[in-house]
Amino acid sequence: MKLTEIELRRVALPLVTPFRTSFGEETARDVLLLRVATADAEGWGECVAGAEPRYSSEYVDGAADVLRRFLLPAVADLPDLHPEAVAPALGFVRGHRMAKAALELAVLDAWLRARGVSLAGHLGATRERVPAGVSVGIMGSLPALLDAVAGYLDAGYLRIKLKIEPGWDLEPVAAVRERFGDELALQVDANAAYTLGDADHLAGLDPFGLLLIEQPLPEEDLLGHAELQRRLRTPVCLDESITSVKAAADALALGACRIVNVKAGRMGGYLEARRLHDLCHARGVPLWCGGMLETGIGRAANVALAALPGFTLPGDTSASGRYYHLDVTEPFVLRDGHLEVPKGPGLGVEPLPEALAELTTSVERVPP
Ligand code: NPQ
Ligand code: MG
Repeated sequence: MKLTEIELRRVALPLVTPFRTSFGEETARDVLLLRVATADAEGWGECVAGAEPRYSSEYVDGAADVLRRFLLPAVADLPDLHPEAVAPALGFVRGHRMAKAALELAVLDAWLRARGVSLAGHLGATRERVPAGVSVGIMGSLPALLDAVAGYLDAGYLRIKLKIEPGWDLEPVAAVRERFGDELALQVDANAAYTLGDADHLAGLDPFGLLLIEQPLPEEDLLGHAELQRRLRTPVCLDESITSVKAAADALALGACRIVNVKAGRMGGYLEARRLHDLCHARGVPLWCGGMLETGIGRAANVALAALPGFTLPGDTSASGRYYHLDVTEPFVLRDGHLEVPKGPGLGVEPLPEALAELTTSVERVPP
């Protein structure tokens, strides 16, 4: 396989409602899509980097730059392009995992479409639908939070994740438990907003029977997470820290987490994400698929991944309508609290030309 066309496309998607986390508030998503073509097929990839380097060190202009200058030329130069060859060919570039993942996904999609194989099938999916959870942003008030959670539960979401930060943690969790009861599958995500000095305070979450607390401490602090886990009954789950299978194996060996959030972008690609799945599945480590406010392109890939047998908890694989009134593809919809896994070749979804045109802010052709 050889690339005949490469296109970097930026799309801007206004959010249905502002989404606030401990690292900032988003009102729109600025997304980099990658389109490649070969003699036989077209492939799409999505880069999950945000507009600003707040969730992680990557950001969308940086991803576009490293793709244009280093990653795309390295892949275009490969004599026999194959999905498994992408990550090794990009190994000379340190970091930039989200940019690498977008490129690997576009190549995978083209390769699978040319062969009539679905991404879910290729990865080893065993389910036709995946349970959907939803991530609920930090709100100004408890009544607003309770209304939002009630709306998501009415829509059918099977698990609620509350974003937390210092000053918005015990009270919202207590209020949600009080209103919706102990049976509600409930977890929290701090996006690295705490320090080990907050351990006693965070132990105040223990009586609420949460599924997990996600990434309380900074990305690099595995030992801190291990110490914190010793002081909490609530299972610690890592997100930002899990940048590779090796990082996950180290975290598990240290006792830094008991549960793993899998995000392909954060780990450099869906193939590395599948290897993390395999490790966790073999060891019986609970696992779930995270989300980065993807368009239908990245969402389709996440849903395919989440259909593997080791995903034992509902993911942040929400319906498109949780974030967007208009998506670049046909929207993913909730049916009985689940999303259907696409069956068609590759991602099984395609951008809709009209929606794509309406949302596009720039297109750049890169010579293959
Ligand atoms: C998380 N996602 O699990 C992330 C955080 C997140 C669904 O909670 C732009 C770029 C906006 C990256 C918003 C969810 C983002 C983003 C949230 C990441 O930690
Ligand atoms: Mg997270």
